[in-house]
Amino acid sequence: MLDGVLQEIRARHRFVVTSHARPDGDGIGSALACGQMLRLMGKEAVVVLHDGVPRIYQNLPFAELAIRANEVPANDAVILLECDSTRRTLLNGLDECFLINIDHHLSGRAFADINWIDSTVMATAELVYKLIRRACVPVDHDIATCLYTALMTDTGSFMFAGTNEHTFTVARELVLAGADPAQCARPIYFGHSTAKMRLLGAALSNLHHEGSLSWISVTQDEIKKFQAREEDCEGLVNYALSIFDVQVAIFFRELPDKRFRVSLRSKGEINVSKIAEDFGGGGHKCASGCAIDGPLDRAVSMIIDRLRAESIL
Ligand SMILES: [Mn+2]
Repeated sequence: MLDGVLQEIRARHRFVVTSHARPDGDGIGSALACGQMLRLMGKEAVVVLHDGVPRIYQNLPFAELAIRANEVPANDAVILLECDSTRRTLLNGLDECFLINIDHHLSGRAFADINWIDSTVMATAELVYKLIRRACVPVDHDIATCLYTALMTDTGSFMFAGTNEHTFTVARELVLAGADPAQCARPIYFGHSTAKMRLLGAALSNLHHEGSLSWISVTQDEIKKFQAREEDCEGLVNYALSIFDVQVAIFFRELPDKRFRVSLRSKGEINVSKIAEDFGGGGHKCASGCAIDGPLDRAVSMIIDRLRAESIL
């Protein structure tokens, strides 16, 4: 499939590269590196993201070239990274485009004109890295920095289940190409906003722990009170997962429309991708998400009951 993707790229000139709404480190890093690869191949390429680049990723190379938009600009092809449908991008106008889908999610679907889905890798960045190597584009310091950041965030700093010697081989090659691990880690792990810390305090003061499950939540009132942004909610779920006997942690975030965004994380024994899919979402074995109707009590019991049915409590 790698060669099929490369063939379609070589045959075209103007590209749009995109990822899902509320992009994570893998979505951003992979998109920025892919855009630069295309430019170095002599193509026109623009990275277009519905929500733009989150604050903690704005210092990445090429981040200033990324465009925030609701519509795809004119193109010969769109490369979608980390998406299981065009809907995930929240961009309009994709239906008429030639679509190239590159993804590593278990829930990945072949919705595009050409699809490269490999759920054996830890990050889409690994696939983009393979693509860049196959295209004979040199991996310079800037591309390596984007890809390393993506790999670091999608592996939870090389701690999530599935991280293996291959992951470290890719990481090593990226460091050899100029990525600085400490410099990549700093804005992500030591770059929190005060609002995020306050939101974490509110979430943890309401921590629930039952058997091998834990869950936390934040309301729109709390988000407003601390003047937090959507991106300040990223990663809060990991604090609930850090309890010694917890296997699965869940984070419930109230949306402006009173629905709840649900983030599920697993230490590896329970496949939370399956649970998110039951509610119209998706993701990986260890990290998945979905959105369900409120109120909070109802949202919590729907998810917890589903997990109980997996008899993990
Ligand atoms: Mn990913």
